[in-house]
Amino acid sequence: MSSTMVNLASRAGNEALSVNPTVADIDITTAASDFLWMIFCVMAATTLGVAFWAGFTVPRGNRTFHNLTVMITATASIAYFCMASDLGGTPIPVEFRAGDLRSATGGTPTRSIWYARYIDWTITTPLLLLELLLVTGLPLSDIVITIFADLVMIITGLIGSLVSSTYKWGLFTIGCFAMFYVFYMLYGPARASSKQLGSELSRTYLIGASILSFLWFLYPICWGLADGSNTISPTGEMVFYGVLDLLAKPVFAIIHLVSLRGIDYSALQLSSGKYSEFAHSSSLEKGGAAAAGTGAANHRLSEATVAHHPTTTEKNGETARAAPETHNDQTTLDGH
Ligand code: RET
Repeated sequence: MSSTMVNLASRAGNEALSVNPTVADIDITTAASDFLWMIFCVMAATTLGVAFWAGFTVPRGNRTFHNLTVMITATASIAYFCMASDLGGTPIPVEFRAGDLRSATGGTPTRSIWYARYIDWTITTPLLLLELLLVTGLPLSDIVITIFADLVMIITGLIGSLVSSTYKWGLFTIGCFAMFYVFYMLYGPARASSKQLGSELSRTYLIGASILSFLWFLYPICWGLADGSNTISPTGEMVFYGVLDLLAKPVFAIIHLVSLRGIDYSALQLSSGKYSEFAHSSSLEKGGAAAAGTGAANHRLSEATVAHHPTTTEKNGETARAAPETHNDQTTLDGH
């Protein structure tokens, strides 16, 4: 890919580094900025693509997973806009390999630490976890503690990267413990819970959890080589995290959305049971009819629910007998 794209980008004149001059001794190059613009384009295109996909083909009440994806890639687009523009980073004196480079001021050389990346992850990693955990039927109490551990992981990584002494490794270690707690939740309680929802859903979940945990495991390795030990250059760091972010956000989300298409949404019990559930029933009918395929999928869903969840069926049983379409609406994703 890159040589043609990078050539095109430099011919177009990427002035990011001269307009927003670097403040650290060790910073990204214009080629890295070109690469970051390319990722920005992929993130932005995915945001628009999924927003249109949802807007035109998925009834409003079924859009939870599409909306999560839009929020994730929209956030990443902004972070990549900043980093490609050489913004969202701050100079921090390095702990290792300081001798390789004379600082402009004669002191310890500084390296750009991209705090914009951690702000992005603070927003997007909980959303990625939600995308995954909402297909497991895991209780809310377990979901919130998993998201808490995820936030501990990111924030210790952020603070650690801004610290120049050896104490940064203490924060990194806490972050790693938090990540392993997240993995425990994914493979322990969440996996057990998803098995209760039938083989199709538990298979979808397991594929998603395996992709996600494999990719997540590589992030602290990159941190150790970049923000931690200053072994790879900021340009190398951009490529390492950039490829991971492309796989963990747009690629993961699209695989997940596609594998959820034929799934029994009603088994996820995300119905709100609020006023909106009734207020939207007529608009959902229209949406369902307009969305060829999705409507059919919903129909399948409601039948499956009857089999999976006698309680839900009992609750809606009367409505279901009197007006099957209404029952169908009530078993859609989140009832909004
Ligand atoms: C840090 C350093 C501290 C220890 C650990 C880390 C893990 C970070 C991870 C980030 C995942 C980000 C994703 C972004 C894409 O949207 C913060 C690097 C364990 C797992 C998936």
